[in-house]
Amino acid sequence: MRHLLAFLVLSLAISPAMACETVQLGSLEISEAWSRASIGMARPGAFYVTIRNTGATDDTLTAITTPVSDKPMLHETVVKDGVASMPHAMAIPVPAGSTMALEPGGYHGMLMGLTKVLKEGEEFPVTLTFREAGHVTVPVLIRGMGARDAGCPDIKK
Ligand SMILES: [Cu+2]
Repeated sequence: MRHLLAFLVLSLAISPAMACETVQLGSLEISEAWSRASIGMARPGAFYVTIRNTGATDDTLTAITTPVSDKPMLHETVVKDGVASMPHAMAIPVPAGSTMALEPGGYHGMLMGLTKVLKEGEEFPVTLTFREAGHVTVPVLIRGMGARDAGCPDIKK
């Protein structure tokens, strides 16, 4: 039991470099998966990621799942008459030859019902499901509460 606990703790503390690595799924390149530290578990967490479609076929992100959230959702940020709202996005398009970024102020993942406190510097896995490419699990880096991007050192914005 003690060994199992040690393993679980270790697996939550993967090095930050891993979250900045690009994960390949068919012709999709998934990178810069990040989230923000949470104060408790009462408010939802956020999930951001960059998806590059290098192929010739349009794809669509249809769902995300993660053990840190009971109800992860895809949201869109819409500003109408100066008021921002976040309607549920059933699907996020990733057209052939383009890059789709889930980022603050745009499309994003909303992690409703957090099952643990998100602590800066730790990681958690998120599984992304695409209509064409299937699904893939990526490590998500938890950044500070005021972070605006993944903070990956080798990626120029
Ligand atoms: Cu949202």
